[in-house]
Amino acid sequence: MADDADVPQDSAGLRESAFLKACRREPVPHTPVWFMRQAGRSLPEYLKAREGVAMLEACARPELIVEITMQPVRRYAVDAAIFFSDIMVPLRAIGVDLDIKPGVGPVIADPIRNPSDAARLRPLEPGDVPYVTEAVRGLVGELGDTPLIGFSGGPFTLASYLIEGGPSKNHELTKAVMYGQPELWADLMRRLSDITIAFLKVQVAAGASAVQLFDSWVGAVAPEDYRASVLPHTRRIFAETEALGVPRIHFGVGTGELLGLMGEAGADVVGVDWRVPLDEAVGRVEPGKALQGNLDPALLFAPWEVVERRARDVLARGRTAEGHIFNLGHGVPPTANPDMLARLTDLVHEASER
Ligand code: 1CP
Repeated sequence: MADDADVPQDSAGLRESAFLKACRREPVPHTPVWFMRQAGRSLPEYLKAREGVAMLEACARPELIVEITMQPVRRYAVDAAIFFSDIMVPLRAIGVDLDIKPGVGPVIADPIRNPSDAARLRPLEPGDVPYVTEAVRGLVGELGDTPLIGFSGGPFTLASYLIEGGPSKNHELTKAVMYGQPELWADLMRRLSDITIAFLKVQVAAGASAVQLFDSWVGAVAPEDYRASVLPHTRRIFAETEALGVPRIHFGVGTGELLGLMGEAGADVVGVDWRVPLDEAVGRVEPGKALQGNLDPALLFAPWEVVERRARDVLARGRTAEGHIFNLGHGVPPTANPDMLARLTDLVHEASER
């Protein structure tokens, strides 16, 4: 094996891509755009590729990961690819008994409720996820100058699935542990942060150009509780991934009141959902950060004139940020029309050309 198989691709074209420039808050030729959940059920070619293959099985097959990750890149002129996997994959890889049920999401066989349960979460080793390393390497070769975004779940969101046993609306059991069993909470958050750091490192070592921490459900937490019970952990995740030298994006839903604290956690880019206008978010996040977002995903079901007006508004407000990456405020809904995303991608490029 040639030694360079271990060296992440680092071509000038990739380094100078609009997406990475915007993350670094450098001038861009146009506002870069990608969509959270751009791969997946909204694409007929995805449904075909997944026929007869369970979600977790698909996430363990490198050739399928490469194919599904490439699908939206072929279809849309997006400025970045997002690695096809799931936030639960590293937990499955260290032996947590879980499944991803169609139409439901992650379901845990034995939820974590007491200290001995948390002790089951051992550290993640690169050898636990060889299919991730292989798929990232394959993708970096196929993508050329298009950056690949690796990702991991954030510690609150992972803790919520593990404690609740599945998707939750109000995260009551999770908060019961956070408020009532602070030692268990801290132990769980430390273990999940270690797994997250290791999972992000694996993806960057194999060639990912950026990473996103999806703490999707952390918006359920009040600022005071975020500061006391989550921030120490997200801060450590960003401190321990700084030396990787790639931009780190930090995203959650309903996090308007947490944007300042999420900025403090140390990411390079803060993701904003559709509830806070980007020019308002600029004032909430400390200087020195780029912003990502934030068109309401539900607008994909509106008439094109409305989509166009609102997308132009997002671009205008985004210009007040030090760097802006266009995205939806959350993932692409499974029933979205891919033609709408194609048109939106082209509009973002045309309307933002410098
Ligand atoms: O059967 C299927 O097709 C499963 C549906 C599906 C898909 C396509 C799940 C189950 N996960 C994924 C892929 C996935 N998950 C990606 C890669 C695709 C892309 O972005 O293009 C990513 C980045 C994720 C991350 C993920 N999984 C998050 C964070 C992002 C977000 O949307 O907030 C979360 C919260 C999960 C958990 C999860 N996995 C799957 C579902 C349906 C859910 C959400 C369940 C819930 O509502 O709690």
